Amino acid sequence: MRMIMLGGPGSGKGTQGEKLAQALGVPHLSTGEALRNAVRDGTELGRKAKPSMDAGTLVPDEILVAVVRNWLAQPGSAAGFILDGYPRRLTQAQALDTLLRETGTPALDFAVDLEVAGEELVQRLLLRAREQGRADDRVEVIRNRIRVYEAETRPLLDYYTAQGKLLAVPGSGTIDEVFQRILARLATARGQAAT
Ligand code: B4P
Repeated sequence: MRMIMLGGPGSGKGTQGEKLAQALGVPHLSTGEALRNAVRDGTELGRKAKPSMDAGTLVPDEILVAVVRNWLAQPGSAAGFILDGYPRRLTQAQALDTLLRETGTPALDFAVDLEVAGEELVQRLLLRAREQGRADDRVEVIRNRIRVYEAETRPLLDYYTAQGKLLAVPGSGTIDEVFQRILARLATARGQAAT
């Protein structure tokens, strides 16, 4: 199973991506977490990514493509994977398709889109700011991340719809309710793909 998680900032990509990876027994890459770790460790990658992350804009594509390429080169992801937070713009989606083709990896099976209204996203991230103190969970940065999502990431929904891979799932409700919805949607889609 090769899947990506789409959705606005705070829609639950990381939360649900991790649960899905456990349920399906495949590894999970959060590009946001990989970048935050690089910033924390003061690596060259982290130094390059930090200004964009602090501003709530997208980190340059070439940095992300390298992160994903290195991660996919590890043997654990051969049988399947969940990418959360990548791709985030059309050029990244095209780069991923090319990377999979070039490495002889089967194409993506599904793109899960978690649908959550903008105001709920802001409230969730402000709550996380109080609980975890993440540097990019400040109200003006959050609003910028939502604008960037609308302008750059939302067009990916058409890209994956055209490929028949998009699974749109309402992302409001408890974490477990959303998880059960994803599993049900996935079971239906896999059933349809098998017939
Ligand atoms: P990410 O780490 O992907 O940050 P995010 O969009 O906020 O999603 P996250 O996974 O953290 O939140 P989640 O929805 O699970 O990216 C951070 C930054 O890295 C980006 O702004 C960008 O600068 C850079 N970046 C990353 N990938 C990139 C790429 N491909 N290209 C360029 N730049 C890139 O959850 C959020 C909160 O909601 C949590 O506190 C969670 O507990 C809560 N929550 C989840 N589900 C809930 C529910 N059902 N109800 C209530 N709360 C819920």
